[in-house]
Amino acid sequence: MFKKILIANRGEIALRVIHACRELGVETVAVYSTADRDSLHVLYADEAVCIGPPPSSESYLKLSALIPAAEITGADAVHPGYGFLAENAHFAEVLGECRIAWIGPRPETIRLMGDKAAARRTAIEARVPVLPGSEGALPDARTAEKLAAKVGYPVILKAAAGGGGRGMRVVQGREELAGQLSTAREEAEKAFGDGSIYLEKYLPEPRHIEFQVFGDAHGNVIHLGERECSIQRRHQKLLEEAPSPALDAELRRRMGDSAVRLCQDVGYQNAGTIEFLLDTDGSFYFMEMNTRIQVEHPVTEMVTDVDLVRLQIEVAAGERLSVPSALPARGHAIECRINAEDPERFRPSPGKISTFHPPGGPGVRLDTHAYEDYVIPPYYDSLVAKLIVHDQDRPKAIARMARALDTFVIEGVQTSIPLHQEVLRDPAFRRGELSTKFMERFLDERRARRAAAEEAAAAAAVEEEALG
Ligand code: MV4
Repeated sequence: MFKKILIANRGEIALRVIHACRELGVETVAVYSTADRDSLHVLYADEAVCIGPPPSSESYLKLSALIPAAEITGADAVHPGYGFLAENAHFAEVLGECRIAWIGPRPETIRLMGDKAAARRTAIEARVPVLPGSEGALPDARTAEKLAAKVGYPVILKAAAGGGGRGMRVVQGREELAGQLSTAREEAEKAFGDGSIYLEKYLPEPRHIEFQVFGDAHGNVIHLGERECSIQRRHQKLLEEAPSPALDAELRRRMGDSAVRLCQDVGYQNAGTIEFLLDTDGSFYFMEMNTRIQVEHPVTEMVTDVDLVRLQIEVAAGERLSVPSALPARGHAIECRINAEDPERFRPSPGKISTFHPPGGPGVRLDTHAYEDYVIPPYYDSLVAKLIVHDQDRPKAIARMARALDTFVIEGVQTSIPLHQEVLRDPAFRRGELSTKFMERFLDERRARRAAAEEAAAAAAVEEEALG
């Protein structure tokens, strides 16, 4: 086992990794920007190193600050968390050259899956279903038009270097294709320095279902079931659950087998996520693979009773996977991401938390770095807490989450708590009728409801005036 792990991250995930290290008896090194001096990860780690000023490009993303921090403190491994450098193959490679272990997949695997067109080709080779589309990146507009005619419109153009919804364009007909392709290329070139684009048939209303996978250094690969992540806004997940209300045992087995097969084919090591789109007719398609621990990993932990972060560290240290594959999920778990933002317009709401009363009780977990008087800096993402509940079934988990949200008090900044309360009351949500269009529809309906209520109030006021 490692002696000392440097955590190349901040916020709740840095704390989460520190907790796992404590239980393993491994020492910890926190790194922090000057904006995070008073952060809990700095306080809870055995050692802490300031790595630069607030902008992440000059601190949490800066290899020339992180690597010396690891060397000077004598860390023998680095945990990258999620975001920042978690999927940076170069960082993993340089650490390897410095004889510092990387708690994640091999750099070649990170690089392969980071190229979303290559990942798609790899899935095809592993006989994992993908949507009809291009074999790899598109050479030119003529090829794109021929392919699109074959698979049928609408189609979607995706940046090979993108992922997570960045640099995507839906094309409704032939007349738009060439124009959209060149715009997509320019944008991808500007954003990622790589203009490679691939094409797929577009599904209008799929579910986003992802499988938690794990591989060790001895060739063992398992999956730990799925998460349903269909409730998103602008490709930011808001609420995730496990298991998915859309899967039965048979579909779970087929999707899980596909996920494991793909990982075996690439010799996958450590934690990963295989993202699928699930169509309304029950067909599923590989979308992309994330080669990191994800924000929403706790819902899987709650239904499998496996500590995924501890397992990441154990597997990186060379231990064998000790967990059986396809563990049956116990009960149901839901996670609400609590962001410091206004729940109407989704604008960030940084600042000082003046009151903080966390919820508790049976089946309630709160992963957070926040506390009373903590100042949320404006430089990073707006996630302040992940509220996770676990109960015997989905209706009970929904009731437990509603109760936990009702007793969660955060004052001084605006949060997404009220938005989550509304989602939990939504009849379609309660029926488990989810898709990637859920939030758009939910927000449209909310707007319409409010406009109608305002109209009724105005009419009532006029009535009152007339009577008065
Ligand atoms: C799609 C799709 C429909 N058809 N691909 C969005 C995130 C990125 N990983 C890929 N995404 C999508 N790819 C095809 N062929 C719809 C989406 C999509 C989506 C996916 C998951 C969750 C929310 C989403 C919201 C809009 C679009």
